[in-house]
Amino acid sequence: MAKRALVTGITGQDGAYLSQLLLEKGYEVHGLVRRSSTADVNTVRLKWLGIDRDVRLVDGNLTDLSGLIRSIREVKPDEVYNLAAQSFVKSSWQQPLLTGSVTGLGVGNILEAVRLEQPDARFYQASSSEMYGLIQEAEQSEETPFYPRSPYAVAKLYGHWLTVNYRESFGLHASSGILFNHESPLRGIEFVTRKVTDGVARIKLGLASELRLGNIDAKRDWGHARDYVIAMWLMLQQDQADDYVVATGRTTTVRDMCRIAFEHAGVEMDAHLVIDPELFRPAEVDVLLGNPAKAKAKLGWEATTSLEDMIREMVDADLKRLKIG
Ligand code: NAP
Ligand code: F7E
Repeated sequence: MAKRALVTGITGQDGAYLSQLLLEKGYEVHGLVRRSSTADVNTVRLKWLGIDRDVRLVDGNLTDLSGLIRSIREVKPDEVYNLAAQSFVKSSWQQPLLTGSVTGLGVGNILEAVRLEQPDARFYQASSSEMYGLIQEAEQSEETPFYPRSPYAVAKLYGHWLTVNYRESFGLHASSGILFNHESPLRGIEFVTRKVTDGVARIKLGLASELRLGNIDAKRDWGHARDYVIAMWLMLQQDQADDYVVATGRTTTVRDMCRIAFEHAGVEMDAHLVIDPELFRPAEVDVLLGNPAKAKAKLGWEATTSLEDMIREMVDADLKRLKIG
């Protein structure tokens, strides 16, 4: 019989790529979708990958425990991937309590639903490198202490430790992936890589004259979402649940990432890039650099896409989108 997976956040970037991977592996894929007035557009990423008709959607919201219990009872998943979150760091200062309730307490709701209805299901929690925040070690591993720097990171830390706690308290097969930034053509437009590739494509096509950014000295360890969902799946195939850093082991400034996009489009960066102090954050995470040694040793996982190839793929996708649209 086909394995059944329940993916929360299926309409997001990672949800779409993970669903594609699970379908390729023969899973029956169910996705939790929150009700909105624009049901026709929230499956846009699944449509982009051509899998919108292959997944089954269930109504639900991470803040609604009774709905989650019903969903788990209905789907009876073998594996639950908790990807849903208010995931934009900058918005978390505008909406700290909503972020806490979805990105933090929401993890408690889904863990409770799994524990009560399907305790043998394997559980994945989408933890984040943002939890390292004000970094305590130059390279961050599973052993590095956390120091969150935004309401988002504080909420993720709650979800992370609750996952560890449910594993230790109730014996759930619950794993936490501490994923560093990962991007793709399906990345939300508000995140810096996609903002850059969309902005560069617009300038190239004469649809815009400038690109406004905040702190371009910030450094991130960027990988490709298509690679990172493989690590999520691998974690749930292990006999023992555990926590893993998933990263490339290379860090780059926003400025240099931006340069790759401008160069690929053949547009001069200095003539179009504007620094806007309004786009700086109340507290910044200056640098992140992951050490993925444990994921390599135990899962056999490695990032395979370079930052250059990924940014070029994103610029090309944005040029295509804008030409069609
Ligand atoms: P994303 O594109 O922003 O997707 C977030 C998903 O969560 C969307 O499907 C969204 O649904 C759903 N969602 C939001 N609030 C919800 C609620 N109250 N109830 C149910 N669903 C809700 O995020 P992503 O980049 O795919 O990231 C996936 C997960 O990994 C997130 O938890 C994120 O915080 C975490 N993470 C991401 C990265 C990264 O670099 N991408 C790194 C580390 C960790 P709508 O479509 O309705 O908005
Ligand atoms: O910012 C700087 C900004 O919004 C990256 C989420 O997926 O990864 C993501 O969080 C850096 C920051 O991602 C702009 O200040 C400069 O230093 O793309 P971002 P993030 O905050 O790192 C982690 C791992 C997650 O878990 C999150 O869910 O870029 N930056 N200028 C800018 N950032 C944005 N968004 N827009 C700018 O104009």
